[in-house]
Amino acid sequence: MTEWMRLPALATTHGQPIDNLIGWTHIFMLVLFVGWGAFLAYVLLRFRKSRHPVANYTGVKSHMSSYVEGGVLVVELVLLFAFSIPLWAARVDHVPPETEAFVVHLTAEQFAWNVRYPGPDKKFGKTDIKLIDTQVNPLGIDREDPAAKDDVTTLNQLYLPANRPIIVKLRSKDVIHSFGVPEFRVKQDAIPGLTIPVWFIPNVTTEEMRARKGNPNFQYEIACAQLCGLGHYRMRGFVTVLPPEEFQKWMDERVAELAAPDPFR
Ligand SMILES: [Cu+2]
Repeated sequence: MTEWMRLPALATTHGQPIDNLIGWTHIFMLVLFVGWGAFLAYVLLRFRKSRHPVANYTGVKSHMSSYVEGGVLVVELVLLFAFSIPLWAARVDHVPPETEAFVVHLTAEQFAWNVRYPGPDKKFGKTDIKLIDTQVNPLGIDREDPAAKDDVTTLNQLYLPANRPIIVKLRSKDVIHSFGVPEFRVKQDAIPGLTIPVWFIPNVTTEEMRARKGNPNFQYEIACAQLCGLGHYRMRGFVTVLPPEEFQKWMDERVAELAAPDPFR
């Protein structure tokens, strides 16, 4: 379904059933559109004024139209209860355990994406609202906390290892934003006061996607999918999917940078 509908290229394992559902919904709606359109044309001709100068007060006697409507209803219920709801439940109810996944915090704000990794200790350290500094510490990380010392942060750049479950814990500092990555078939609102897990397994690295598209500049883009203020249009982030070894190398470099003494501090 992905190709003939010209959907964005697919880069996660869960995307195919979603694309199939979108495809089937479109096919069914096309059948309905043609069916109802043909019925309207037939009725316009069949009951034209020249053939029926006087209204018929009895109306239709056959039950044909009721059966057709019943059939449409049944197909719609099947689409909803047999396909859409189970597919949605599989996405939101069966989040893999955090011990088996790669967990990253993604905090939206007007108008940026703050990414935070737990570092080698795999623990997210304390944060304190009093420590928030929009220039140097936008998340208010308490670096005195041993668990927070190795927490790596980036701005608008989400690096992920390929082929393993990723849990993105979505938050917002101010208004409702939305984390949307079309190639991942993922879109979830970030709501102030809530931490919402979004999970997926990216299975095409950025390099592979560049080769596939023949575009050496291709980037997976995080588009804020909720109108969140005047700077909404520039609230862009990028996802770089790396092979696991390369991701580890990237992470080691960030951790080393963090441990090095900062001459400006
Ligand atoms: Cu936004």
